[in-house]
Amino acid sequence: MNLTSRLACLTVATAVTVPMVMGSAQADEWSGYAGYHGVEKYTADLLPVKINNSQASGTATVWLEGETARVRIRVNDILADHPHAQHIHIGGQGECPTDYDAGVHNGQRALSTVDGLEAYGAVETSLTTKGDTSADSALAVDRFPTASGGTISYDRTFELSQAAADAIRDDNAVIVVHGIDYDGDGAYGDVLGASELDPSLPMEATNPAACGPLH
Ligand SMILES: [Cu+2]
Repeated sequence: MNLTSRLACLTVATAVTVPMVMGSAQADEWSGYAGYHGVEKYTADLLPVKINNSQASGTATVWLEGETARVRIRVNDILADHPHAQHIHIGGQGECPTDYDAGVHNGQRALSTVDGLEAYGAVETSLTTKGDTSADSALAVDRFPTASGGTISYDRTFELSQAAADAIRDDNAVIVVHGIDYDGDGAYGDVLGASELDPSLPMEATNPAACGPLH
């Protein structure tokens, strides 16, 4: 390595890695994992999609080195004891949708997953608890967290696609946690009709509950 690239390397490590990693006890636990450039840390404040009558909120943290990611998600006040699909969406505007993006579903104003695509983009990574993490598993309901007591605690380390890793670094990745209880009956029902993603699922099961851009 010549001096120029060595300096470039040091600059990156100093400017990016040190402030982000050193401030985090969690990253310190993961320090054995750090390579020459260290581990980059990204976070998202997950805010409730209120037009879906959701109060779910929390945080997502992604530690990234190359394409290897540790993803940790904590969400509170989400429909308890039901599975919640959760994804990294990319290729949109890198933002969460607003109320203006909401549509009318079965006569009710709500934000479906499709309504938000322009803002957050398509599913690139499925944050499953085991097995495949590609978009193929976007609705693999038996491999998503079930929010015991209304809380999701998710922590998994796996390989991201190159596209997902690039989008995170380009500020164009959004964490979306799905599954709402629009009518407050404590279950996924057909108040909003069928999901446009999978007609065998009620729309309540797939609409966004909480959303946050990764920065
Ligand atoms: Cu999603």
